[in-house]
Amino acid sequence: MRHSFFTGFIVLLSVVIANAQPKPTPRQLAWQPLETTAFLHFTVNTFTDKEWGDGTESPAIFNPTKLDTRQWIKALKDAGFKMAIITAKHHDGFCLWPSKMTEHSVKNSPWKNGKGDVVKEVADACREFGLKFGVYLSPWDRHEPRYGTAAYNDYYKSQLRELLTNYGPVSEVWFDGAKGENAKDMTYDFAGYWALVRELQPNAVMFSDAGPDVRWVGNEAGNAGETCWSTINTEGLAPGVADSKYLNRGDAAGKQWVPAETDVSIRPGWFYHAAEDTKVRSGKNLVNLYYQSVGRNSLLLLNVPPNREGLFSEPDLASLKEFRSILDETFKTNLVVKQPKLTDKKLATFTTLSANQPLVIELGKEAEFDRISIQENIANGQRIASGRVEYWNGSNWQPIQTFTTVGYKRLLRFPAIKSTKLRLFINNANGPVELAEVGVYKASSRE
Ligand code: FUL
Repeated sequence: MRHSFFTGFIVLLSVVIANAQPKPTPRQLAWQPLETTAFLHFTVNTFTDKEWGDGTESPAIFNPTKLDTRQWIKALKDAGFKMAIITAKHHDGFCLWPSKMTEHSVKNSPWKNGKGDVVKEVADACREFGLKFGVYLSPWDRHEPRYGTAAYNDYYKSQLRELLTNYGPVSEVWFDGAKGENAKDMTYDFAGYWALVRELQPNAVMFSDAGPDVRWVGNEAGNAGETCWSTINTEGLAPGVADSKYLNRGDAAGKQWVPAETDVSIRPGWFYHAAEDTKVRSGKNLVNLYYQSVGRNSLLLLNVPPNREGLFSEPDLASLKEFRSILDETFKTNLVVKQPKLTDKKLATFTTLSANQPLVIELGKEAEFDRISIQENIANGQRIASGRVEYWNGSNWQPIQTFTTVGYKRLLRFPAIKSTKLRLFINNANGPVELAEVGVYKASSRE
């Protein structure tokens, strides 16, 4: 009697604890399954061959004679990308839209005789091809004279307002933390910027080193932590003030749900440089980035910079195509049978697992495999801290691999194995595990 009362108490306690754990908001829950998203770095730097402009560039140099945003967005769509984020304004202060707040924009460039609007052309193409649309508006501005005074916060907010009211739905707003060493002092009103985004585009997620919705992964090399929690403690963090190791791994005890976004470029630089045409990442290299980001509970934000003509270049187009073709081949056939709830591609239908309770995964017949995909129902939080997978060799169970966090998705890679069945164990979890999906695959030989 006493025992069952005690057991009941423990069950109740774990339910209470699990319910108190951070969970994604609807906007974060809609963002996470996008998996592959794109960054578009394009501005005066494209024409000066620089990575950071200093704000003295003349608008006269901006003249992408063949600019075709439909070419960019169609290539991204074909490669499976679900969102594109344009650098509406980078650190040099030049605006890709005809902002009413400054003369330093496309309106004083020769492109379309000053009548063009790159932001609009990107938003329109995204709508046409069914991609979500996002904007990057650099807080650091090396051109605007008000920068360094409180009046700059009003300037920045007015620009945000233009971007968030004139271009339809915006799904992500990217707040860069960079500020050069010799930058003027400036106290950004991030609380005010964020409030404005919530007011004007309540469904948009906001990215920065510190969230509030999506956090930086802590490097620009395309590497989410081997352990990657979607939770962190944001106290003491701010855009530009971040402990990159902490952001890379997240924090099992974190009180806020702020998943990691992995931003990385297809080329060495963020902007287009002709000299880097031979240094474009291959399709195979991009697939590796997918495993290191999406496969570690993060999102891939891949930068593809348009060139001086205003087009994606041939090497970039070829790599994007190869990237998707390899991924499609690898993940075409899930070998798992007899597990409808775990193979229906729906996170909301899950199987509850407790620690050390084996889950046997039948393949129906002997098959060769070298990849495993595991997903949690993150709508109720992230719970798996570690686990292991084993295979049946005909007479006993043999280890395949151990892993730590899972969250939205964990991808395991290992040398090919032939077997009829596997089993999965959760070693440690911070609540009852809601196992949503399991996939077993044989990778493309091009990986
Ligand atoms: C950094 C910037 O300084 C780079 O130019 C680039 O925009 C990258 C995505 O973020 O902080």
